Amino acid sequence: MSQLKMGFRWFGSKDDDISLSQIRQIPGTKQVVGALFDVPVGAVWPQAEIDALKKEVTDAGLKLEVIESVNIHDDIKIGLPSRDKYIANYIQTIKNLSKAGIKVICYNFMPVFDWLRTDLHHQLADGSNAMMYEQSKLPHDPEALMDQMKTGSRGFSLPGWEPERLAALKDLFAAYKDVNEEKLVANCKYFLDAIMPTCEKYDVRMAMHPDDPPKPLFGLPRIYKNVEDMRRIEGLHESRYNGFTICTGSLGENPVNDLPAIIREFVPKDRVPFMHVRNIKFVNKQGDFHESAHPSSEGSLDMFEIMKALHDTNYDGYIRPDHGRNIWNEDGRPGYGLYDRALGITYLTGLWEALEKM
Ligand SMILES: [Mn+2]
Repeated sequence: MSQLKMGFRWFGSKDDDISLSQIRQIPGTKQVVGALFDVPVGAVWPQAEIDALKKEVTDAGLKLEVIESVNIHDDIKIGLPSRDKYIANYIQTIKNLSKAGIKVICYNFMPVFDWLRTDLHHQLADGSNAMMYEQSKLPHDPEALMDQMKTGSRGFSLPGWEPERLAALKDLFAAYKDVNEEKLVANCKYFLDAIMPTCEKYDVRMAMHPDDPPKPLFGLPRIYKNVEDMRRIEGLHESRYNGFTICTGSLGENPVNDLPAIIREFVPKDRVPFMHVRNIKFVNKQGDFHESAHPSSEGSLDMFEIMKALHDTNYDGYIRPDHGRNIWNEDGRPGYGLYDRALGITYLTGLWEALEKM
C-alpha cells in the first residue's frame, strides 16, 4: 500500500504555538514542512541554522524534506541587475538545503504581495472562523490592505508578509511599474535557467505555488493562475526539477480551474513534487469565498475527485493539508491552527485508504 508523504506546516519553535510533539501525534503524519523565518529575503540560509532545524525536527521523530518557502527577492522578479547577486545566494541556499536532505523547495513568483485575504477571522455559522476573500472589501490602496492584514493577524507573523520588505511599499510598487506579465515570465525564466543546473546536481526540486487569489491585483501581474499558465511555466525550462505545488485552494478560487484535470495532466509528467490540499466555499457568483473545513460536504471543491486523480496518477510526492479554520476556541495563526488541519489530515488519509482498497 502506498502511503501518502503527509506533512504539516510548522513555523518553528520560536514562532509557532503548535509543538512538534503535537504534530507527531496526528495520525499518518511523518513530515514537517518548515523554513527559516528569520533570514531576510535574498540572503543565504546559513548551513548551521538549517542543520539545527533539521535536528530539531528529526529529534522529535519527524522528517524535514520540504521547505516552504524560500522566498524570491523582488530584484529577481523585477529583473534588476542586482538579481544575479540574489540568484547566487539562492543557489547557495539550494546547496545548503540539499546537504540537510531537503528534496523540495516550495516558492512563489508573486510580485510584492504573497497570498491575501480581506478578512482573517470571518465568523462562520457554527461558531468557528476562517479566512475570507470578498472583492468589494479589497481596499484600493495597497497600504490600507497591509494595515488590514496586520490588524487581522492579531500579532501572528504571516508567511510571505515580511515587514522589512513591505515597509517600502511605495518604492516597491514603483520598481514594478514596467513589469508586465510577459516581463515577469521572462524574469522567471532567467531565474529558472540559472538555478536548474544546481537543482539537478543537488537533487532539489522546485515547486512553484499558485498565485492566491489567482488573478492580477493592484495592477500587478500574476503568472500562475490556471492551466495555461502552468503549461507556459513548464516550458520555461524542461526539467522535472522545474515543478509545481498544486494548491487546490488557491487554484480552486477560480471556478474555471478543473483541479482533477490539472492533476491528471501534470502528475504523469513528473512535474508535481508537492500538493497543498484544502477546500474553499464560494458564497456568491462573483467568486467571493471563505476557507472551509477540508471535506467535500463543507466546501465547493470535490475532494474525493481530487484525491482520486492523485491516486489514479500514482502520485508519490509530498502533500499537506492547507489552511484550516480556527475551531474549538483555538486562537491560532490565521489558517494555521492545529485542530482543523489535523482533522483535514485524517480526512485526506481516510480518502486515500479507501482509494487504495477499492
Ligand atoms: Mn497553498
